[in-house]
Amino acid sequence: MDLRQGIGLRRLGTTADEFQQDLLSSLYYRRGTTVESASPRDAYEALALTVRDRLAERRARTAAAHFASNPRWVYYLSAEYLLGAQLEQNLLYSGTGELASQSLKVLGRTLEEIEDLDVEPGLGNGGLGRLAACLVDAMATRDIPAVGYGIRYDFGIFRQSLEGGAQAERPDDWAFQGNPWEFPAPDDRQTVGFYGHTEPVPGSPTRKSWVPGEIVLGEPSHMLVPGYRTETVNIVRLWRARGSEASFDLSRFSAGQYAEAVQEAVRAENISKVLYPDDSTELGRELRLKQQYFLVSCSLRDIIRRFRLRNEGWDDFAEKTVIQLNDTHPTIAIPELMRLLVDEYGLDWDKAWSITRSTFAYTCHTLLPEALETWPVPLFERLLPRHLEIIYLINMFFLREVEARFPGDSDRLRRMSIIGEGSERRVRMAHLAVVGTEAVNGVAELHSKLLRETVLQDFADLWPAKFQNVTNGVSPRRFMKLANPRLSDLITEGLGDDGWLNDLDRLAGLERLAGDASFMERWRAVKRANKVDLAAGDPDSLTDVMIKRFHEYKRQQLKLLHVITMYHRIRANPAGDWVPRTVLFAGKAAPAYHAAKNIIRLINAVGATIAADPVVAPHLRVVFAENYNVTLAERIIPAADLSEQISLAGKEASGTGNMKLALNGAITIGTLDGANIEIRARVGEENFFLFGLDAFQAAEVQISGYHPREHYDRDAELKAAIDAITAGTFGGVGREVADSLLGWDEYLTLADYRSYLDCQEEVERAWRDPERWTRLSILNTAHSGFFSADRTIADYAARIWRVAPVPVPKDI
Ligand code: 26V
Repeated sequence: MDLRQGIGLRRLGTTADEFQQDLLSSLYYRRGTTVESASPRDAYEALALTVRDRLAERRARTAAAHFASNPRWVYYLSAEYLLGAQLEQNLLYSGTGELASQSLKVLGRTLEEIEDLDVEPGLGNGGLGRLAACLVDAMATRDIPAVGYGIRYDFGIFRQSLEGGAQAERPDDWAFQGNPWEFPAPDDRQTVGFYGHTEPVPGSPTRKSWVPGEIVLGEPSHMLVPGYRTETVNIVRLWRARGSEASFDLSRFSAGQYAEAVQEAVRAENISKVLYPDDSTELGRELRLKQQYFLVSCSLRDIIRRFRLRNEGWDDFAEKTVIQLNDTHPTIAIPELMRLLVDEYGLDWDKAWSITRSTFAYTCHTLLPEALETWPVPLFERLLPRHLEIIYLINMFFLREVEARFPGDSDRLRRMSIIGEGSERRVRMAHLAVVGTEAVNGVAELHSKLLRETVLQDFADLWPAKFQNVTNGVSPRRFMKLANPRLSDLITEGLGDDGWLNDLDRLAGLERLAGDASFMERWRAVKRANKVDLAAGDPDSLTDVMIKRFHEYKRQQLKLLHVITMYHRIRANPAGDWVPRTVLFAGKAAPAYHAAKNIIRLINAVGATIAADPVVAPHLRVVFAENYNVTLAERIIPAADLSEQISLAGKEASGTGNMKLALNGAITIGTLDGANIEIRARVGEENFFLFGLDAFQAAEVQISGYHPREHYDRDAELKAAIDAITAGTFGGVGREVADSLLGWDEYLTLADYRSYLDCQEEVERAWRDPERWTRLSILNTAHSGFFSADRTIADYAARIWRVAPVPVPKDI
């Protein structure tokens, strides 16, 4: 296509009149209703479609430009996306916020009430899923040709509520009333096989044919991913499982066997029914492996289809394609691409392997051994028989390579094998991911280093150049401009323009305002107004937030011991000069993770005891905000004074909430873990509250034999805090929490307690001096520009992907 001839698309209007016309057209033609009878939902849908059209127009130009340039593509494969609410984002990215507010008057509605109807698709668990969303946002903003592939779960991450202070879970039927943001593309559906057996192909030693025992359809729909202040609009393509026509048994239905008639279709559709609330221990679930292969199989065929639009043969495939694996969840893509190339397209093994290896890259997001995925060999064999054979072959060739480099080192062979031996006959997905990719990266400096030096050390010995670091980042558009308009306006004023939203290093220009009295005053006023909006507690109190998934390694229990100690101190000295604090927790625990759920119950029990205590309540308040999600994060983060990042050093791969909070002027209290280290290095030691063991010391303590009771016996306040739990001060709740802390304390909570409490006193000294605190706050924002996802994408592009931007011309 010759782009100079344009794409034959009439431009949508940009005036208030034209926008209102289009809004009415959407209402009449696409909702099929009228102004008089339009429900709030009709108004919402009509507005969403009108805004979507503006992006779809840019999407068409993007697709034309990409087609014309036949670029190298980035395909991001992720089982999770936490995209956040779409309406506000798309108003911002299409520059139609003001038009929308004006036009809605014709329907007698306000934008605020309409925004309340916009449900966020919660298609992810936490950091990993939100990172995927921030990265696709930044890829579009940086004009990188990219598609994000994922699963369109019918039910996202469960909705959390508190019942009697305990977590209760309800299903998240997020698209129950439809989702105006997606485009179904049934013509691009794919067929996916499961189970069955393999048969030899005569005359070929490596080629096999797989005869699946079950066939499922994958139907894609896509959501638009606009870049900010650029023409580019990329997509995420999400697959939904369907039974084929043949899966409905008409004769059974006619015979009144209704359940049996649809059982095959139901079985198929269950594959994309629900997001697994991982972080739990119930691994080895067949349906989850099915989800993973379903995502991979559909996406790879779609990638090949797209490659074929402009290319022939296979010679250029790896040149035109890079597939980024977001953790090990999509790692079956490696044997799947081998299967497609060898069995279906007839390439020889070596050629197929060289293409495969140079197509994929792998991001690891954890260090926790229990979070490294493995699958039982028998399950694999039953569900994906051909893939298991391919994995055995990959492993055989790989182990030969190891043997050649380290002759006779059978221990090393056993350690590195893709298949765990002996009682543990499991496929180790992380090993497969390292062997089958060109690059492996961790998500923060420390994490990448620990990967090289511990869990993946043998692999780093073999292929040192394969290992990279790409520190995570977050979207400044969503987590500053959208979440915190007041602060964003103030920053824009301070810096003279709002170019910083696409070039976050420019925040450094705030440094010269960190001592400017009137700027400081306004900075404080913004924070206060955000706290008033949040309405979680006294806006003049220190708002101390810990918002993240509940996990013992993240140590919400350490924060709780601090809260209990404050409670004791205030009770002992009611007339003391206490810094008023609002301690805000939010986060979900995996439904099967009892230890984490016990911590939630204990937080609420402690909170209730404090609220009922007239002596303590004026100084200390504990709030648990239910159902933490992206939307709630956008409300809490702008109101935070203190950011709790207190994981045991060496356990949190990166963290990204830490970055969002720092960018919004919260000051971090944290350990030397994950990206905290890089935050501290940038904002400066004096602007970061550091405590606790480092990763090396933590490992030493664990190796030399750790006895939590020694800390308990030695520290009277710590003892009092734990004794209060066991003595029933909080209604008898939390005894299991106390038992685990005293019994083994896997994450060294007690070892870090005193250092944490001392550090909190430092925090209070700083807080008592509002000038100092405000300066700290401004400097945190000023020096956190590095944590933009735009920088993360620039790093991926340079170190791993070797891709260049493809700008989309405005005038086609
Ligand atoms: C999974 C599991 C499963 C088994 C039980 C324990 C457990 C704990 C954690 C996980 C999640 C692993 C993947 C993940 O979400 N990692 C997060 O990725 C973020 C983005 O890179 C990063 O900021 C977080 O530090 C990291 O925990």
